[in-house]
Amino acid sequence: GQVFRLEDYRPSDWLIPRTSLTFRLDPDRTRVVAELTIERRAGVAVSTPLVLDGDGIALLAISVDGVPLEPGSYEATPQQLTIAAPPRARSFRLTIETETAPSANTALMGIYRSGGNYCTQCEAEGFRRITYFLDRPDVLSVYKVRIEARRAEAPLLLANGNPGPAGELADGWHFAEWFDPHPKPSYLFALVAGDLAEVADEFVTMSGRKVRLGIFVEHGKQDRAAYAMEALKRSMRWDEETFGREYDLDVFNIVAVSDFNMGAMENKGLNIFNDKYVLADRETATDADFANIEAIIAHEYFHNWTGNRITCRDWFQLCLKEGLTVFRDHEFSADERSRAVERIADVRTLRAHQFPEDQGPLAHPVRPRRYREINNFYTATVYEKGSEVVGMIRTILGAEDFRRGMDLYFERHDGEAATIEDFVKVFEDVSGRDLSQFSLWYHQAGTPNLMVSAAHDANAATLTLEIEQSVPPTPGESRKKAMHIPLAFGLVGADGNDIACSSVSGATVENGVIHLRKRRHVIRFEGLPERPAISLNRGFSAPVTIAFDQPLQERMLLARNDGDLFSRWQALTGLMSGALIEAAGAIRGRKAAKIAPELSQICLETVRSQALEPAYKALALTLPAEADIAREIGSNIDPDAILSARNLLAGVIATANADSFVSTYESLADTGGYSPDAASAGRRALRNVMLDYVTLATASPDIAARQYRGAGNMTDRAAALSVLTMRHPGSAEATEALADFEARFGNDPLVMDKWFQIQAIAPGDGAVDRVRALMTHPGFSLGNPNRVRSLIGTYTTANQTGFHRIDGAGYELLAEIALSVDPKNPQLSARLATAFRSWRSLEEARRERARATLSRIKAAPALSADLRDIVERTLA
Ligand code: HT7
Ligand code: ZN
Repeated sequence: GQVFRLEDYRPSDWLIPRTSLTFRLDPDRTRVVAELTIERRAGVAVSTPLVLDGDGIALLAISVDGVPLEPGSYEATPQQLTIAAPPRARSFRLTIETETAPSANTALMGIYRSGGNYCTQCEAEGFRRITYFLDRPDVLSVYKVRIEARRAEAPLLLANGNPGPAGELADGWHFAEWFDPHPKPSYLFALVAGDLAEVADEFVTMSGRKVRLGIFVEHGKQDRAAYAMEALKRSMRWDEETFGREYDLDVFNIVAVSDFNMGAMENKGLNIFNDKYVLADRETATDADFANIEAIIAHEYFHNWTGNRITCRDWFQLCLKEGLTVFRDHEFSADERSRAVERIADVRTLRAHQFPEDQGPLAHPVRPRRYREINNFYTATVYEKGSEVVGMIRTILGAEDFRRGMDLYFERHDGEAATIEDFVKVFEDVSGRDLSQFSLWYHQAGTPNLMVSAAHDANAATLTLEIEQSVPPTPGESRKKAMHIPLAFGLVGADGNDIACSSVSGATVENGVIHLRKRRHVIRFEGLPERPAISLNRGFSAPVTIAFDQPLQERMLLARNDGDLFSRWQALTGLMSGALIEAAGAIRGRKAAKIAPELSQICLETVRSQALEPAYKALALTLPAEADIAREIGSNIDPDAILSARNLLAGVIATANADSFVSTYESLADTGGYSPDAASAGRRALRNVMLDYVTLATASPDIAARQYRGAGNMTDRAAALSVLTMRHPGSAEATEALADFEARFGNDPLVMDKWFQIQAIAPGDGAVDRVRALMTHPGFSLGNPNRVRSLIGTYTTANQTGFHRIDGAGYELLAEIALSVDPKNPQLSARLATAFRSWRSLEEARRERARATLSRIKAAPALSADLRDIVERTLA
């Protein structure tokens, strides 16, 4: 396939200042008439041909300034429309009529059908499946849209912008027009038509303008959209208060659809959502679902300024909108909920998804320089690491200059298609700082590692820290430059309080942040007669790994006392990881594994603390996931040993603290009133962590079964079901609860996704056959991305022992599924195949089986470009 390179970027020869689209909707034969005002860019030769992008579309008619084109004067293939000698006038009107079949569109890009409704998805290159166009993000156009449809089939007709005239047509058809005054790239175009129920509300902006808000859902599901509406209004207010950003149309609509390749899409004034991220109530959604809805509603809304008003020059700049918007939604959640808890959750996500990407064959810079298939670059690196890079800019500049930089960004680039260089420049301009070395974070792939050693000299009262940075080689980048790493730190005294230290040499230290710029720094702190505990990377100020052989006593002090809650959590998690790695090694070597009793003691102190909030305690008491442990071990991974070690440690902590954990569990009992707010969710989270420990300590399913039967909300119900299937698989209690769940929710696909997910996670060799059997369940379908992700995605990413079965049966199952999904939905098959990305770190037998399966996929006939790209890069 073709390779696209950043250095090849050229502005387009032609512009399309105005676009008028008329849709006549039909499931099999939708007609699209596009009337485009085409303008030659100043300085472009008159003889320049006009080449428009297409993808699998059929041309019915074409005219220029109202005159049909002669057959030989243009060439239309499904992929391209070329007019070799366009009119010599600077500007002309090109009218194109095309036809497409929404009902045959299973790729969910362009115009397709979901639940009987018409909807569109145009990012990144879906608009070219609707009509021929300059389908690139730096071509901005003002759109007018007219939709015609059979009223009985589609009483609701929505598009971007503000509503215009609407009315009846002959033969039971009707129409509606929409006008969006804000110039936008084609990827932000959207249309929805169908029969949906509206939940309506209103928002008054900071300057007093009324905005009509609508959330459109399947009939009968209106009550489940109330939380999303509240989250939307809170997001709108937050963006005004935090960034001074006001909404800019008369209406803001959200539509929930059940067939969607990602979470949601920020189309101007008409966001389209995967219904999983809209619909929630206490009976059907967990606290995690509520939190995701809040975050994704906010994320898409925030794109209105970071993505839509200021868009990307080309797809290499994807992180310009995605990294920044993730940063904004993280900040929103931190402000609305608990900052420390959000930070820990965000870092866990980053480590679980972005670190393995950065450390494997799919590693790429936050701003990639080349791609074959852009759909494969909607990655954790672009999104999550992209957000971390924005966070580091704020750390370096301070909150005030950061806000001034954002203000300048909005002022300077509003209405433009911008680049990462434009973004970095505003922060240089407001602060007077040179961010050129810092910009390596955008350009250089790989997770930097810091090797740290510390020496204390009691006589001289000095502490010396030696820090050496290195960035591992990544595909196409063997030599790396030294990065600018802002490392927040603290020195913690024996009493648990921070020690102020004014005399530091060897690196710039500002406001508790060490600025590492060289490969090696020797940093000397003076005036420290006693050795303090060193708390490094507080708040996770930089997305790095740290190798620091810190004395156990120091780490325990930090796990008990660090004033920075992120670092306190990190210290405890680090102790747990250390114990798990040691235990996994012992288990593999058939030796007895020992666990230091202090670990259980610190867990107990954490649970009993009066000062810590329950949500934090829940995170602190959650053991590192099997995949986290595997990543820390790094090579020659045996997932079975890791699972045994994890069960061993959980059992030790559970048994040591059995009485306290039972009483904590009981003290947090559901008292009836339910609210999805963060504090209530935190109490449920802690109670459910306790449930798992208590179930281990009692070696009985009774308490979990009782919780399942008495659950008053989905969080408690799903948690109990999960504990039963994990800890007592095959027991009468687990079987009964699974059957009850199915009987209650069998008609609700989104809830059944949890049922599939919980069973997909249950570990061990039996998982392959269980997943195969579940695939034949009437509620499962390979055609729906949510179903596939809940069963297959969960199995391959969250069930280490099940997927990495030593005989390779798990790999073969994934290959089968990926190859059967691929002809219909290449984005989905490509994403499924990323589950192989860490195959080289497995022990030899599994590694060879994974290699064989990947090679088999690669050799399969007619692979999509998406799947081929992932498989070839993974094998390279
Ligand atoms: N900007 C949106 C990306 C997206 C997307 C990309 C490829 C294919 C389908 C897609 N659906 C949505 C989502 C976001 O980051 O807000
Ligand atoms: Zn986004």
